[in-house]
Amino acid sequence: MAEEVKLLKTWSSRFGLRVVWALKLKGIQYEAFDEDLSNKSALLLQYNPVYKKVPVLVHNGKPISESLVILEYIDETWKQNPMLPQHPLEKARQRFWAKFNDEKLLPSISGIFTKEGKEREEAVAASLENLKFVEEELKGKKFFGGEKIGLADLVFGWLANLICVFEEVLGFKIIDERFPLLLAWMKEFSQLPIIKDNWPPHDKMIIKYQEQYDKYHPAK
Ligand SMILES: N[C@@H](CCC(=O)N[C@@H](CS)C(=O)NCC(=O)O)C(=O)O
Repeated sequence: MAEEVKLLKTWSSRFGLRVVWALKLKGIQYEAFDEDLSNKSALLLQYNPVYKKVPVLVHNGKPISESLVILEYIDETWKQNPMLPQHPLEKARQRFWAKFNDEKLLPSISGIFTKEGKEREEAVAASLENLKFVEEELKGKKFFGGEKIGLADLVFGWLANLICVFEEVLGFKIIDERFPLLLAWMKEFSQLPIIKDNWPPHDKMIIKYQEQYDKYHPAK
């Protein structure tokens, strides 16, 4: 039976992008459905009634939600170019960093973008502390997965993609020379063909995030 793979996403979702990159890494053909999150499709509500969020992967009619769960499903279903190592300890490490990204790093950096004043200063401090952990983890490695990209690289990928957009809109740097290994990783990661060819247009991202910034910080 021919495989049917659909992906519900948006053009810019950082959670959707990691799934796009994983499918490209595996060489899986899929049909993309770009959602308008202000007017969610019947398909999205049907396939992800619990969270009503993208991404949703639909494999032969069966939906899978939550991007980290989707990445693991993809890795177990299509064995080529593994994203997780075989060794249980290394596998646990990749999962640890993926969880760290979603639960600590991403919220702290998003806080810099959405908050103001003292709250923003706290978000900056939390982000720098979290980024230091990431810098430490990259010691002696080209990618989080070692010599090749793995699951954690795809999960941290939003940093390479979005941080310069945040910095341009905010008007100050977040990841600078204090994080040389992270900067080198961002450069290396963003130049990989499967990543570079599936990268939302920078100009469009600036417009989107400038609009978001203006909503969070209306002129007083
Ligand atoms: N934990 C989820 C987060 C997904 C998520 O936040 N998706 C956003 C787009 S980037 C969304 O669909 N938001 C719609 C909403 O919150 O109503 C995952 O990893 O898939």
